[in-house]
Amino acid sequence: MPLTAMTSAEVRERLGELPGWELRADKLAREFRFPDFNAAFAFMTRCALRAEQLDHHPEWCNVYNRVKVELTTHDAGGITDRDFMLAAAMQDYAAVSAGS
Ligand code: H2B
Repeated sequence: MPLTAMTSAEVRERLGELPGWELRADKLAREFRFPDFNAAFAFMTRCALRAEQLDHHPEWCNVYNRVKVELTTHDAGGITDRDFMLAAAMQDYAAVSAGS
């Protein structure tokens, strides 16, 4: 089934599921903070393994204890359910790694 990008109205409605995330420049965006680099990188490792399983990969940037994430579906030219799935996984992994 072809991937179809969600409208910004649909994205805004579903953002209620994801505390801390926002719609920024047509991407799901969030910054996570951790106690230190070790916790941040543990989070990124968990996310990377899940991203590979989902065949859906984040755009992200790490500086010491901060991880900035942007999610979009390149194949659809916008945000899809896959971005929400990966964002939800990231929420869970941040909790495990004591992120906020
Ligand atoms: N990740 C993201 N974020 N968007 C995509 O469209 C995408 C991806 N496509 N990971 C996948 C890989 C695609 O290139 C492979 C061939 O399935």
